[in-house]
Amino acid sequence: MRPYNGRMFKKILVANRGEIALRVIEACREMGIRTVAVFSETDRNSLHVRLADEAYCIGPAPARQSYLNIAALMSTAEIAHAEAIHPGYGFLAEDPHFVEVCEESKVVFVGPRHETMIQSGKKLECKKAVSAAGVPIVPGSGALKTEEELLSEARKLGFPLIFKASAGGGGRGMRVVQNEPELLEKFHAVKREAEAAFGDPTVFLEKYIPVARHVEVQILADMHGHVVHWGERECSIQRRYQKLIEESSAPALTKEMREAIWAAAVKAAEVLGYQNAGTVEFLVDESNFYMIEINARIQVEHPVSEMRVGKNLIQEQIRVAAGEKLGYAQKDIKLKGHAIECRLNAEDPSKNFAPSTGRIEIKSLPGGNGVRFDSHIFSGMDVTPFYDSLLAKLVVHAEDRPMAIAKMGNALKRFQIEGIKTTAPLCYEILQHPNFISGNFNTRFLEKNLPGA
Ligand code: MV4
Repeated sequence: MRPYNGRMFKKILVANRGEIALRVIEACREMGIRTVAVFSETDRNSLHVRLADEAYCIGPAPARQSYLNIAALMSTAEIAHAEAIHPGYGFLAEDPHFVEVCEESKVVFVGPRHETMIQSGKKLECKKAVSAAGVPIVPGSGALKTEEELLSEARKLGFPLIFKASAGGGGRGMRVVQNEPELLEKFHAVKREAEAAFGDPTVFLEKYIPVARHVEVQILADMHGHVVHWGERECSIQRRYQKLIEESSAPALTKEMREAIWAAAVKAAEVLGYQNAGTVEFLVDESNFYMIEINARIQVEHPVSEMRVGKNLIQEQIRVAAGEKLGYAQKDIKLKGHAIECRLNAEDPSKNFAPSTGRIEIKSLPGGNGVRFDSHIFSGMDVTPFYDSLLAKLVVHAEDRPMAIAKMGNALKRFQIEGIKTTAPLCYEILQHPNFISGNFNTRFLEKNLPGA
């Protein structure tokens, strides 16, 4: 990244679409930074195109030819004189090659350095580095080369075990193994899959933790060695690795465990030389926590952390990418109240959550004190099958968890749209469930409590 020259960017290109593109555009506008939108042919009438200062069509609807088209993005940045690119999440947000192209073109990538991204993309390397610094990780093997090595590692660790692709992430490239007879077959299956999906056949074993919660910590680091955390998020309510509801703080953590997780996340960021915003993911069981991976991007669920901290994380990303110092210490960050986010996806629960497409007609939208609705939808908008199904993030902030749950219930009732099916009714159902209300849940919540969903 370029060193601080004492001047903020004048213009940023937003290499994304949907709610996150809007969010970045608005964050820039508040800072007096002009914005350049890019769009695919099918997104011509999108809100992000209308709200940016300039907009350029970069290709046809399929993402490969538009939002993932590095040559089109770089030439647009050049033509428009954008000094920086914000990638949002998804698309090119964690592509080390794209980051390297930006670095070489002297366009600031708003995110970590490409070396960090290479490292965070290799789980084994990450585990090794953070473990050496004292961060707890799940006991496991190194890269498995031979069948003899596989067998001796498996016997040493003890069943049940889980195979993971080092280059995998977000639930892809994993296989649980219950016993020795399954070992070889699954080893070769995961290796093949990893090679095909990620171009890297490196596979390792971990002790399988059958019942765990998914807790992650938001971190933010500047280019001058300062790292802070913005508290944790509980993200266990998910369906097939797709998160549905996230909240901060995480219920049912002791003060000691919470603080230890925060410290571990900051330590992980420090040893990796991490810059910009990132998320350190943990598995948490009854008495222990283990770091599993680090996400080198802004995440969908960042607003629940923002609401508690009272700062704009996108603006913080931009400031530190320009080389500014954080300008505050951990003790200056006060985590206030409780925040919950529901992801409102265009999916049809009666069709096994298949993407739902059609023309939206808005009947009523949520609002009011402590209610935030991050969305790119408008009446008459067509939902196409080309991109991910996220329509809106409904986020509430209240004094405590019971008040936040009540507020979210009200807000969900006011989300009334026609033309497509959404996950809003499922979110409402989850919020009413005694095991959600008690905070007594883990990543198995949906399969255990709402097996139809
Ligand atoms: C695990 C695990 C149990 N034991 N690792 C899934 C996504 C990927 N980031 C890591 N994942 C898991 N790794 C060990 N050693 C269980 C999961 C897991 C999970 C993790 C986070 C959120 C939801 C999950 C759902 C099922 C399994």
